[in-house]
Amino acid sequence: MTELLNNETVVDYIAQHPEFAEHIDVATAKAKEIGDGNLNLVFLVKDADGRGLVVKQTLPYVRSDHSWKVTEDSIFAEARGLEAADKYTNGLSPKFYGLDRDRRLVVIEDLSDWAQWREALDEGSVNPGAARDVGRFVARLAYGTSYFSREPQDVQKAAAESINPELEQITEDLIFEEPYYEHEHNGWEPGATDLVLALRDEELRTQVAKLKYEFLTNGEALLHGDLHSSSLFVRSEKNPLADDDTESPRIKAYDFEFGFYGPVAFDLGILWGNFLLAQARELALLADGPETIGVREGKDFARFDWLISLYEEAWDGFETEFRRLVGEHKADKIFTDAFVDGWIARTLRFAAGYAGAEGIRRTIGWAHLPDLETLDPDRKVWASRVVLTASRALLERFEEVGSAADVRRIVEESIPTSQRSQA
Ligand code: SR1
Ligand code: MG
Repeated sequence: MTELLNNETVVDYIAQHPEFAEHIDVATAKAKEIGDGNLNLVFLVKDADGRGLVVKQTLPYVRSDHSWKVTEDSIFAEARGLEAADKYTNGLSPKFYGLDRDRRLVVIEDLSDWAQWREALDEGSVNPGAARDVGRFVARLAYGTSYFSREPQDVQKAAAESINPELEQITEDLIFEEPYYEHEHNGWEPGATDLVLALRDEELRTQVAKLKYEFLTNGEALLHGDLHSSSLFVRSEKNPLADDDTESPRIKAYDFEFGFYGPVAFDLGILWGNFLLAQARELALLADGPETIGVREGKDFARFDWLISLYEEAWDGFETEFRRLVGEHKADKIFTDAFVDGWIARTLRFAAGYAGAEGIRRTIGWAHLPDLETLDPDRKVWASRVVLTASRALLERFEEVGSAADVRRIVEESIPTSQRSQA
């Protein structure tokens, strides 16, 4: 087992590594462990002038359950993801300063003046344009690492080097299995038990099986692998991808340790599933009781209307950017326009399914999130019911989805009132 760093030893470690020490003044540097994820220690190291860097070291166990042992090799997936994102996504990830294979750590740019998107959303932020950039991020990573831009042997070699079976297994279990069976990891609000038990149904399990099989077998591009809103930073700044000079929210994707060659739809679907959590939280906060979920009279639904528009914004960012890249260059001339159209349509359908799977596992599985957990007990039940109802509908209907507007419609139709979004 690799020796774990602490707030004191991490500064000594940096001092002994000139390639990292060049980014800060180690003589005045102080470190703080700021990790809130399950699988890593994250140290923010800052000097007296405010210059900083981040050291991320893999834990050999799950932070909240030390009896759950996890491979320390996920740091290699982290490094691969950071390198690929740096190469292909045009500044939509932190700068990567290096990997120490023996100490199982990476050193990256300090982004402490950015906000974690989930924290910002849970505090009520509105960030128009951020979802579009996440869609662009997915498009660029997908294009840059796949057969659409690279030679087959090149892709196959990269895919072989990117296997990440232990972390894939966590996703297989937590997303595609445990929520649909009795399992000690599961937990939910008693007020949602009827919806949870109804998920243990052979037809619904068959829908989940289709998504899991795609996840297991379709190694088409390097994925982020865990693209939820806690894996994204957001800040307002000039966007080098935009046509004009105005400032707009920008994103940076981080936490690449779940990366592997898989279906591009998975990254988009995880993102969408987390939009659903933010929407359910907002609905619960706006309501006075379960019967007024979604009732607009006397309430300001402007922020909800923005949140519900994010499926389309993210998809538009993805599709527009992907079509632009493929339009500039395709590695294989037999990838006709009609083939590209079909690939995009298929990606959309599976993304809708993955959104449902993510919504369900975040509500009743092992890895709950602050979006619902920080609500008062009543509102947590209302929000859980919204997420479970909408997620179930997405699982049942993902194969009929033909546009991101369909995803939005399926979610809106699941809100238990006739008073829905008018955006
Ligand atoms: C044991 S890891 C649990 C969850 O946290 C990560 O962020 C992934 O979403 C994973 O499923
Ligand atoms: Mg993470």
